[in-house]
Amino acid sequence: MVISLPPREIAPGAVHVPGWLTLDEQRHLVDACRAWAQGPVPIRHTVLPRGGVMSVQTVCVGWHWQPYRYTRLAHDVNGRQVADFPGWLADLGRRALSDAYGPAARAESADGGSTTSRPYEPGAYELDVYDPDVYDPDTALINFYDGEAKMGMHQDKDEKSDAPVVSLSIGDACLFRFGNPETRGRPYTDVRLASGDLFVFGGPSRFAYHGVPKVYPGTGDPATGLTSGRLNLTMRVTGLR
Ligand code: MD3
Ligand code: FE
Repeated sequence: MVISLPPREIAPGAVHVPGWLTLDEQRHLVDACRAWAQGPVPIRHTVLPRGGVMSVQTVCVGWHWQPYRYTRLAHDVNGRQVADFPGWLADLGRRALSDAYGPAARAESADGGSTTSRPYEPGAYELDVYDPDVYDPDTALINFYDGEAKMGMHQDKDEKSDAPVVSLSIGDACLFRFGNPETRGRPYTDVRLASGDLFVFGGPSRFAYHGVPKVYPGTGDPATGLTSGRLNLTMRVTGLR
């Protein structure tokens, strides 16, 4: 039996929806990520400007990210243009926003959305930022974590848009640390992210520090198609054209 937990607002605009993806959807995403990992720009350990190498492996779709900008061509890998951002993924992103912020999410929260659990406060933010129908992600970053990989606390601020980021997790669970927009340190909230979980980061949470201190090997369900490790796919609006 599948027990579905309601969406939980970790901080204003940061909503965790456990078990959002079905097993079928997870399998489909794993297949798509496997194909993107092959090319046109293969998955790689990103090299940082000061020579460090990320333990996570990353492949991009739509726009290519290299620290700290987006380009159409992957100058730091093989110079090729990354795969197009597919329409079905943008549709999934809109459904994610609608389920995390929409009326159903508010109705399901403990207080019916009447007090604190109201990320989608009409008029509270720039009009289109929370509107699922208008949300039009143009980039996905796909991160693969083996059992030892981690990601230090950072902000995502290379996008020229404050539209929300949609995050999908598949495979091994991890410890996700969600901080604040001011500092790399406390206060932060630790959340376990498991296979199928959705997390949306918008509004005041869009530029908060966050990281992945630890993956829990062996916690994933091989039925997703991923026998080991963790996949995270984030959708973004670059604001570029
Ligand atoms: C909060 N990825 O790709 S997903 C990243 O699990 C990244 O691979 C982590 O941080 C991962 O940049 C964390 C959750 C996440 C992603 C993007 C965010 C949280 C975010 C952007 C802004 C605020
Ligand atoms: Fe990030």
